[in-house]
Amino acid sequence: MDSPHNPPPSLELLIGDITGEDVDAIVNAANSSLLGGGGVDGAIHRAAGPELVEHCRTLGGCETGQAKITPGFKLLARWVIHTVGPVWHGGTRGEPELLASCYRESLARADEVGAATVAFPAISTGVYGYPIETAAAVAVGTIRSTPTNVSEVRLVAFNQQTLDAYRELL
Ligand code: AR6
Repeated sequence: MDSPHNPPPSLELLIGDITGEDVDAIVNAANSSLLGGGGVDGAIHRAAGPELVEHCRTLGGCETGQAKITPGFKLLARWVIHTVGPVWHGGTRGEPELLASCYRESLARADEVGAATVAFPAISTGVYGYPIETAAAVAVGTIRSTPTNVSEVRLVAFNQQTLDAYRELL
Protein backbone atom coordinates (compact mmCIF):
# COMPACT_ATOMS: atom_id res chain seq x y z
CA MET A 1 0.00 0.00 0.00
CA ASP A 2 1.04 3.57 -0.48
CA SER A 3 2.38 5.20 2.62
CA PRO A 4 1.64 8.87 3.29
CA HIS A 5 5.13 9.00 4.84
CA ASN A 6 6.96 8.30 1.58
CA PRO A 7 9.00 11.25 0.43
CA PRO A 8 7.71 12.73 -2.82
CA PRO A 9 9.56 11.43 -5.89
CA SER A 10 12.61 13.30 -7.10
CA LEU A 11 11.79 15.35 -10.20
CA GLU A 12 14.22 15.27 -13.12
CA LEU A 13 13.78 17.50 -16.13
CA LEU A 14 15.05 16.69 -19.58
CA ILE A 15 14.46 17.39 -23.24
CA GLY A 16 14.12 14.59 -25.77
CA ASP A 17 12.12 11.66 -27.03
CA ILE A 18 10.40 9.75 -24.23
CA THR A 19 10.49 6.47 -26.16
CA GLY A 20 14.22 6.09 -25.42
CA GLU A 21 13.91 6.54 -21.66
CA ASP A 22 15.40 3.75 -19.57
CA VAL A 23 12.82 3.79 -16.79
CA ASP A 24 10.40 1.24 -15.38
CA ALA A 25 7.39 2.94 -16.99
CA ILE A 26 6.76 5.65 -19.56
CA VAL A 27 3.45 7.47 -19.71
CA ASN A 28 1.58 7.84 -22.99
CA ALA A 29 -0.69 10.82 -23.75
CA ALA A 30 -3.29 8.66 -25.46
CA ASN A 31 -6.84 9.15 -26.68
CA SER A 32 -9.87 7.32 -25.31
CA SER A 33 -9.68 4.55 -27.92
CA LEU A 34 -6.15 3.58 -26.77
CA LEU A 35 -5.55 2.47 -30.34
CA GLY A 36 -2.81 4.94 -31.20
CA GLY A 37 -2.65 8.35 -32.81
CA GLY A 38 -0.15 11.12 -33.54
CA GLY A 39 2.31 12.94 -31.28
CA VAL A 40 3.85 11.02 -28.42
CA ASP A 41 1.20 8.30 -28.78
CA GLY A 42 2.30 7.55 -32.34
CA ALA A 43 5.96 7.57 -31.35
CA ILE A 44 5.38 5.15 -28.46
CA HIS A 45 3.37 2.75 -30.62
CA ARG A 46 6.04 2.80 -33.35
CA ALA A 47 8.80 2.11 -30.87
CA ALA A 48 6.92 -0.57 -28.92
CA GLY A 49 5.89 -2.47 -32.04
CA PRO A 50 2.54 -3.86 -33.21
CA GLU A 51 2.01 -6.00 -30.12
CA LEU A 52 1.16 -2.84 -28.21
CA VAL A 53 -1.93 -1.99 -30.22
CA GLU A 54 -2.98 -5.64 -30.17
CA HIS A 55 -2.81 -5.61 -26.40
CA CYS A 56 -4.59 -2.23 -26.22
CA ARG A 57 -7.49 -3.62 -28.23
CA THR A 58 -8.33 -5.86 -25.28
CA LEU A 59 -8.62 -2.96 -22.81
CA GLY A 60 -11.91 -1.40 -23.92
CA GLY A 61 -10.58 2.15 -24.15
CA CYS A 62 -9.99 4.61 -21.33
CA GLU A 63 -11.92 7.61 -20.01
CA THR A 64 -10.46 11.09 -19.79
CA GLY A 65 -8.52 11.48 -16.54
CA GLN A 66 -8.03 7.73 -16.12
CA ALA A 67 -5.01 5.50 -16.85
CA LYS A 68 -4.38 1.90 -17.91
CA ILE A 69 -1.13 -0.04 -17.98
CA THR A 70 0.35 -2.39 -20.57
CA PRO A 71 3.70 -4.03 -21.15
CA GLY A 72 6.27 -1.96 -23.04
CA PHE A 73 7.01 -4.70 -25.57
CA LYS A 74 10.05 -3.50 -27.61
CA LEU A 75 10.61 -0.39 -25.49
CA LEU A 76 13.37 -0.18 -22.90
CA ALA A 77 10.63 0.62 -20.40
CA ARG A 78 8.95 -2.47 -18.99
CA TRP A 79 5.57 -0.72 -18.83
CA VAL A 80 3.53 1.87 -20.68
CA ILE A 81 0.91 3.76 -18.70
CA HIS A 82 -1.71 5.12 -21.08
CA THR A 83 -3.61 8.13 -19.82
CA VAL A 84 -6.15 10.31 -21.60
CA GLY A 85 -5.73 14.01 -20.99
CA PRO A 86 -8.51 16.57 -21.38
CA VAL A 87 -8.97 18.58 -24.55
CA TRP A 88 -8.49 22.27 -23.67
CA HIS A 89 -11.77 24.20 -24.00
CA GLY A 90 -10.65 27.35 -22.16
CA GLY A 91 -10.37 25.86 -18.69
CA THR A 92 -14.02 25.92 -17.64
CA ARG A 93 -14.84 22.28 -18.36
CA GLY A 94 -12.90 20.71 -15.53
CA GLU A 95 -9.65 20.58 -17.46
CA PRO A 96 -7.33 21.22 -14.47
CA GLU A 97 -9.01 18.52 -12.36
CA LEU A 98 -8.94 16.05 -15.24
CA LEU A 99 -5.29 16.75 -15.98
CA ALA A 100 -4.38 16.34 -12.29
CA SER A 101 -6.28 13.06 -12.32
CA CYS A 102 -4.11 11.83 -15.23
CA TYR A 103 -0.96 12.33 -13.14
CA ARG A 104 -2.49 10.78 -9.99
CA GLU A 105 -3.94 7.78 -11.82
CA SER A 106 -0.69 7.20 -13.70
CA LEU A 107 1.25 7.14 -10.42
CA ALA A 108 -1.36 4.74 -9.01
CA ARG A 109 -0.86 2.35 -11.95
CA ALA A 110 2.93 2.61 -11.43
CA ASP A 111 2.50 1.72 -7.75
CA GLU A 112 0.34 -1.29 -8.61
CA VAL A 113 3.22 -2.89 -10.56
CA GLY A 114 6.03 -1.60 -8.35
CA ALA A 115 7.49 0.77 -10.94
CA ALA A 116 10.00 3.02 -9.16
CA THR A 117 11.01 5.26 -12.06
CA VAL A 118 8.44 6.88 -14.35
CA ALA A 119 8.79 9.29 -17.29
CA PHE A 120 5.92 11.63 -18.24
CA PRO A 121 5.38 13.67 -21.39
CA ALA A 122 3.55 17.00 -21.07
CA ILE A 123 0.07 15.46 -21.24
CA SER A 124 -2.57 17.40 -23.24
CA THR A 125 -0.17 20.15 -24.35
CA GLY A 126 0.11 19.09 -27.99
CA VAL A 127 -2.89 18.22 -30.14
CA TYR A 128 -5.21 18.70 -27.14
CA GLY A 129 -4.20 22.36 -26.82
CA TYR A 130 -3.67 22.74 -23.06
CA PRO A 131 -1.46 25.83 -22.45
CA ILE A 132 1.95 24.61 -21.35
CA GLU A 133 2.48 27.04 -18.45
CA THR A 134 -0.69 26.00 -16.64
CA ALA A 135 -0.31 22.35 -17.60
CA ALA A 136 3.23 22.31 -16.20
CA ALA A 137 1.97 23.75 -12.91
CA VAL A 138 -0.69 21.04 -12.66
CA ALA A 139 1.89 18.35 -13.46
CA VAL A 140 4.45 19.46 -10.88
CA GLY A 141 1.88 20.29 -8.21
CA THR A 142 0.10 16.95 -8.57
CA ILE A 143 3.25 14.84 -8.63
CA ARG A 144 4.53 16.59 -5.49
CA SER A 145 1.26 16.15 -3.60
CA THR A 146 0.35 12.57 -4.54
CA PRO A 147 1.40 9.83 -2.11
CA THR A 148 3.33 7.24 -4.14
CA ASN A 149 6.12 4.69 -3.91
CA VAL A 150 7.60 6.01 -7.16
CA SER A 151 11.03 7.37 -6.27
CA GLU A 152 11.93 9.24 -9.46
CA VAL A 153 9.78 11.07 -11.99
CA ARG A 154 11.32 12.33 -15.22
CA LEU A 155 9.47 15.16 -16.92
CA VAL A 156 10.33 14.80 -20.59
CA ALA A 157 9.98 17.99 -22.62
CA PHE A 158 9.90 17.68 -26.38
CA ASN A 159 10.58 21.33 -27.08
CA GLN A 160 12.25 24.35 -25.49
CA GLN A 161 9.00 26.04 -24.46
CA THR A 162 8.00 23.00 -22.43
CA LEU A 163 11.44 22.78 -20.85
CA ASP A 164 11.28 26.47 -19.90
CA ALA A 165 7.81 26.08 -18.37
CA TYR A 166 9.03 23.27 -16.11
CA ARG A 167 12.23 25.14 -15.25
CA GLU A 168 10.20 28.06 -13.95
CA LEU A 169 8.61 25.72 -11.44
CA LEU A 170 11.52 23.55 -10.30
N1 AR6 B 1 8.56 12.32 -26.58
C1 AR6 B 1 8.18 13.20 -25.64
N2 AR6 B 1 7.22 14.13 -25.83
C2 AR6 B 1 6.64 14.17 -27.05
C3 AR6 B 1 6.98 13.28 -28.10
C4 AR6 B 1 8.00 12.32 -27.83
N3 AR6 B 1 8.39 11.44 -28.74
N4 AR6 B 1 6.21 13.58 -29.19
C5 AR6 B 1 5.42 14.62 -28.83
N5 AR6 B 1 5.70 14.99 -27.55
P1 AR6 B 1 0.51 15.16 -27.94
P2 AR6 B 1 -1.95 15.46 -26.34
C6 AR6 B 1 5.09 16.05 -26.74
O1 AR6 B 1 -0.07 15.89 -29.07
O2 AR6 B 1 -1.88 16.92 -26.47
C7 AR6 B 1 -2.47 11.92 -30.08
O3 AR6 B 1 -2.85 11.84 -31.42
C8 AR6 B 1 4.42 17.19 -27.45
O4 AR6 B 1 5.37 18.13 -27.88
O5 AR6 B 1 1.34 13.94 -28.21
O6 AR6 B 1 -2.22 14.85 -24.99
C9 AR6 B 1 -3.31 11.02 -29.18
O7 AR6 B 1 -3.71 9.83 -29.84
C10 AR6 B 1 3.56 17.73 -26.30
O8 AR6 B 1 4.36 18.55 -25.45
O9 AR6 B 1 -0.63 14.67 -26.86
C11 AR6 B 1 -4.48 11.89 -28.86
O10 AR6 B 1 -5.46 11.85 -29.88
C12 AR6 B 1 3.18 16.49 -25.53
O11 AR6 B 1 4.06 15.45 -25.96
C13 AR6 B 1 -3.89 13.27 -28.80
O12 AR6 B 1 -2.71 13.23 -29.60
C14 AR6 B 1 1.74 16.04 -25.76
O13 AR6 B 1 1.39 16.20 -27.13
C15 AR6 B 1 -3.47 13.63 -27.38
O14 AR6 B 1 -3.06 14.97 -27.36
